[in-house]
Amino acid sequence: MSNLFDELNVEDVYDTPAGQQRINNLIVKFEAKFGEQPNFLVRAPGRVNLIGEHVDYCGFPVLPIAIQQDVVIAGRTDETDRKLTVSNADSSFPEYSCNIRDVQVKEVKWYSYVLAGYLGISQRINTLPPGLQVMVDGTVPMSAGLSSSSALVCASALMAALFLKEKSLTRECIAEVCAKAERYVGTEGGGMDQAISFLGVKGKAQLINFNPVRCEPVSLPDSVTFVVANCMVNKWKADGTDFNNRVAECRLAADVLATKLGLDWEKVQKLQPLMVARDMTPKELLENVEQHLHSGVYTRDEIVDILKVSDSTFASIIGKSSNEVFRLYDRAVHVAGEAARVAEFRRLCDENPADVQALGRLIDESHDSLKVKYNVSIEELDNLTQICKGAGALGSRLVGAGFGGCTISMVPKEIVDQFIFKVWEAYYKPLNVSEEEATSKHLFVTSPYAGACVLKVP
Ligand code: NG1
Ligand code: MG
Repeated sequence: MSNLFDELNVEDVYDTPAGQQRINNLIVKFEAKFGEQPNFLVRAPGRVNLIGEHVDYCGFPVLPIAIQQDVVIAGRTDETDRKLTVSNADSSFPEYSCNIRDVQVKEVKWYSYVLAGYLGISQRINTLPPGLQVMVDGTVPMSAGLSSSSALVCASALMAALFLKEKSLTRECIAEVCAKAERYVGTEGGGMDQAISFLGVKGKAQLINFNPVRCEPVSLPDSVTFVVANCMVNKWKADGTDFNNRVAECRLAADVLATKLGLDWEKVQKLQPLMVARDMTPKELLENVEQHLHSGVYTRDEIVDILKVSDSTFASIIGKSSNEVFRLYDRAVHVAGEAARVAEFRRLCDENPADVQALGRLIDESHDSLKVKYNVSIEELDNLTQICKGAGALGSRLVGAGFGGCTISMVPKEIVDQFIFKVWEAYYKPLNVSEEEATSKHLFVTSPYAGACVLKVP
């Protein structure tokens, strides 16, 4: 992994003429808009999570890869005007401008993620900076579960770190800053997306651990490849409460289980630290969940009674959730089971990578659990994963938060062309999406790419 602030050549990061042309186009547009060349250029990628969904905010490791699709930001200091101006190379995204001292996230708009990344860094310093003009160019499909939002936050934070001369940050440290910063925009995510955007390496998946963020590279089996397929139902989770409701249910499940096990819930608060406190494996955690939590829903009164907390403490535990009842058992069964699957997936990659059938089964089980226990799948995602299985995938599941967006399938390399054709025929063709459009936008092979970097302005 390169040092975060090393300037890399555009040709070393983008090895196709189209990739390099895109950067040139951005610079031309930047000059046309702001009258001068940018003096900073940064990139941060989106991600595909191979396994470990909805467990990062419970403190458990995840296994994502960074992808080629990314956000690039060109920026320039403006000594004459203390304004922050955020524009987009795609002019259908409205421009935003404010005094550099008044940067705030007040609403959920595309540029809010840029403001969040900027704020995450600027809150660490005490000087009054000059103005900053930036132009964003993104290739991560939006609202598709590939983390376009975090790519934007991470690129913006990296730009701000350059601009504000905060160059002592490590990749791990800036990832943590970004995870906190993205919460200004609304969702209480766990930090996976920001971590892999900074810690991605070419050719390897990363097992990301939290608190503090750290990673271990994992080699993937040579005989398979990973294919992204978008179900084409957009999800827009920042304005919804679905995501934060799941986060709240997991916190409450940890608190209730801690109490049942005689631990101080205030010291635990998440399922992973609870597991560690009791020296359990994920499988033992699952057994404890099955033994000590009941199925169906818990009411607020029931939980208040178990935890012996005031209404205001309860409100602070559930944060941004709007739930009245809480499915603690199902959520915790998913989380503990998924944590066990991540550990097993990693073990197989290290010790028995030839057993791709077993890896595929773990991916399928992950989808099933997200559907049945976590209720974050939708009919289109279920249908698409089934089509992918029928077309020869060893395993297929939804990726990211769910409620729409993409699936990821693990496919034997030698059948990948037929696989893509069959999935197009069965899923996209009936929706009147041509093969060309499908394979250029919605259905593509992906492989582990490098994380965020600073680019040399050509
Ligand atoms: P998406 O919705 O795909 O960007 C979210 C969270 C992750 C993680 C996944 C589910 C944010 C920024 N990201 O990802 O931290 O919890 O859902 O595994 O909230
Ligand atoms: Mg996101």
